[in-house]
Amino acid sequence: MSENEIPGIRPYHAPAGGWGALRATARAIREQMDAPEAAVTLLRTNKPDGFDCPGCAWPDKKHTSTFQFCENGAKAVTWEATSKRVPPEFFAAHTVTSLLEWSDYDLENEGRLTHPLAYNAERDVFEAIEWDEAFARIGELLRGMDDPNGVEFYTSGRASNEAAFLYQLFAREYGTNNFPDCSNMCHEATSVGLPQSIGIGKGTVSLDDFDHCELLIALGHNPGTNHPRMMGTLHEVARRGVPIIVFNPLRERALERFADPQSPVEMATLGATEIASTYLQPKIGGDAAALKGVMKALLELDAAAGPDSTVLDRAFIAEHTEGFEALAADLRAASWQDIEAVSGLPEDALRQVAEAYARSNATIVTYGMGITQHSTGTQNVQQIANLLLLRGNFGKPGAGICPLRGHSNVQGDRTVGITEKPGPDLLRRIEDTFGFAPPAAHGHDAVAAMQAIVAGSSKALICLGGNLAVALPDPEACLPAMRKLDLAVHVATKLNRTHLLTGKHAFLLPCLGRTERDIQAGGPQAVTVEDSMSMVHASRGKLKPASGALRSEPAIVAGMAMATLPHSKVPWAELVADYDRIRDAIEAVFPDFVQYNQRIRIPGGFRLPLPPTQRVWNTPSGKAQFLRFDGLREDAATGGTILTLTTIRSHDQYNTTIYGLDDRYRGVFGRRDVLFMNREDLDALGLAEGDALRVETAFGKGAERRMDSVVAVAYPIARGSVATYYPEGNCLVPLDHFDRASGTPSYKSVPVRVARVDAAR
Ligand SMILES: Nc1nc2c(c(=O)[nH]1)N[C@H]1C(S)=C(S)[C@@H](COP(=O)(O)OP(=O)(O)OC[C@H]3O[C@@H](n4cnc5c(=O)[nH]c(N)nc54)[C@H](O)[C@@H]3O)O[C@H]1N2
Ligand SMILES: Nc1nc2c(c(=O)[nH]1)N[C@H]1C(S)=C(S)[C@@H](COP(=O)(O)OP(=O)(O)OC[C@H]3O[C@@H](n4cnc5c(=O)[nH]c(N)nc54)[C@H](O)[C@@H]3O)O[C@H]1N2
Ligand SMILES: [Mo]
Repeated sequence: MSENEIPGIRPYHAPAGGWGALRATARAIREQMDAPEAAVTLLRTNKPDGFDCPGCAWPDKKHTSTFQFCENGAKAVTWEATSKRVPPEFFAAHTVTSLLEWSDYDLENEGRLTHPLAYNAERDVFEAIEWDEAFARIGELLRGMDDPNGVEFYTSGRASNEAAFLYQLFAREYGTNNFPDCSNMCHEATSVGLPQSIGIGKGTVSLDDFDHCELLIALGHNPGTNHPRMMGTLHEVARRGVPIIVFNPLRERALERFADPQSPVEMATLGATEIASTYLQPKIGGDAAALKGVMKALLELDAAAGPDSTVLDRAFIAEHTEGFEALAADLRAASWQDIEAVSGLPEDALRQVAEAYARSNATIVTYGMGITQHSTGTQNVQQIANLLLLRGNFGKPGAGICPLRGHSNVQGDRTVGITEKPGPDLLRRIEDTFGFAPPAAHGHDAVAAMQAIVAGSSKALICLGGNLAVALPDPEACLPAMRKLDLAVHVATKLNRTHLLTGKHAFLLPCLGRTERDIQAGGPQAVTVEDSMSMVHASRGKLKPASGALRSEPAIVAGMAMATLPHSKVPWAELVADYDRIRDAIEAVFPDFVQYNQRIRIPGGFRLPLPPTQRVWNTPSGKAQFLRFDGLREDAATGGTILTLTTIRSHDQYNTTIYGLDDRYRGVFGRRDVLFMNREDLDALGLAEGDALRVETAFGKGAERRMDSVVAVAYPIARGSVATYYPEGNCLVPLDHFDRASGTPSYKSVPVRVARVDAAR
């Protein structure tokens, strides 16, 4: 059977980027916006006086660059700045029950929310409500809860530093540290793993380092889709002749070949640049084993090079690290047979990576969800740190670790206090600044919050953005549990499924987006965000708000807080009138923000301190730590007819927001019900491309979680590995399948069985 016979499946042979990306941008604009407005909006993206692109957290050079074309940034901006609206009349005409039948795409595509809404359970509809009344009712309900720890305060990483800071203050004064956060589903393995290794849970590189690196290793991320502005950087690195080694179970086109829409020559000649110099396809979940192999080979190179070897940076290891001997002993003891079996990569290939690494004087490792979303996520991250430490790749130009953060301000939200485990410093400084004693007991992260909702011990959920119930694993458990809540409050720009999971009382509070003007009593306001490289800068919306009734996120948080806490010690109204005052308060609580207001007025903003870049390690012993990976045995649950499933993003989605049904670079058009499989696995299981398959989670008795119909698509993916799209694939992920160290759901390694439902297509 030829591949062309499966509807919507057409192999994509061109490079990523290029004219296809320009065409897709034009389409996104046409579908969402009135054209003249769109042009003005896009030109304001990531300019010093404009707004921060909500598309990704990749930095801009000095944040002063001229407009950089980026297809998926344009989709994110136009999706928010759409001319479509969902007014109260829409809700009057549709019951919540009927809206739950709609697809995720259709719900959001109705447009921007325009008016605060309250759920009327008798009529099963959302009805318009005035802001003051909404706040008063929310305040009354929150005051009536018997335990503040039965309330969950979720944050999605779009929220600005100012909104997030007020939000954590509100929750803490109310009395809880329940801060489930999208970071818990994303880079928590980084936030937990790196502090143990290098003393801070953030990346250490800056954009300039990419001009000086001699080797780049990219693990488990798909920048052509998810960090499109990074493609410009990778393109430059590749054109400098720097080797780029990719570890990804799937062949991703943008990591192979990319035509830079910013390059007139490539656009005119239909040329492209090879990105990866070496493309390795480990098994899903095989990265820590692969890194162990690379480090083992590196030790062998070092031994072979004799006493004056410079393969390991011995001086750095002696002065700055602990745990080397134990790591080395563990690496020597590891067998190549195990490394090959678990990583799915041949010894030879890993030795070659070690040789390239030994030759490079400055190496950067970049990584994304392919590393963190595993039950070994924290250990995976720590193996990357080990590798870099072995050659002193911290605190020198062109070197370091680069986690690719997700939401545009997910890193900032954590920096300004969204954490369920506050340290003593944070608690003391909040008390010193505001005069109330915040609770010290640890609260819930995202999985724990949902577990508490499922168990019925948490009775209220406040969401500052996001689509929590759809983003989390196990919709079968989560969706019905949400309907048992006494109270759900959602601060949002657009309608999604989580909003419709109403319990007794539910409120939908529409907020301004990044692109829109924010005017408070003190005049027009800017907010601030922190990118993946710890650069903090201002973002100013320029568009007329989608509706006159919208409020800013800081104003909504303050409104809820004032109504809930009549004796609050926090001067909410004063803070919201002028966000400079919020920033002064942030500075008082977090000294790293010294001269916050002055420094964000400099175009490009400022960088938060990153001690490892000075070779300072804020670990208990003051040294960086080599931490061993003990998972070198094949998962008992895999092998034979059991495959490992990973859930990934298509090119046409932003997390749970589905912009369209194409995944151009993977050759999928007009559908999302696909299972990418290795051709040899198809043959071995007696399946054919185009077969309708049933996928079942292979934990325990099996058959409890399944996807009923996906189409088999042959794809260059590692053997034993299969992939489907997120969020649809979440029905296969058990809620308690997560990394015990960080709480990150293991969205990217789920043992599954597949079987043909029927041969018809
Ligand atoms: N346009 C767009 N931009 C986005 C987002 C979006 O949805 N759309 N989401 C934002 C958010 S919140 C985030 S966190 C980031 C996500 O950005 P990414 O980290 O790029 O996200 P994913 O698509 O989940 O998966 C990344 C890659 O991991 C690979 N992979 C899967 N399993 C493994 C494995 O076991 N090992 C290795 N080495 N690789 C593996 C997949 O093949 C895929 O190429 O992007 C952000 N930016
Ligand atoms: N299976 C599987 N599951 C995953 C993942 C995976 O790779 N595989 N990835 C995980 C990751 S990395 C993440 S980060 C989570 C994402 O989890 P979330 O952050 O909870 O989800 P989003 O889809 O980004 O949220 C979209 C909604 O945010 C709202 N929104 C958009 N802009 C704004 C704004 O400016 N303000 C406010 N208040 N609301 C706004 C809109 O209502 C929109 O519907 O999903 C996780 N789930
Ligand atoms: Mo994320």
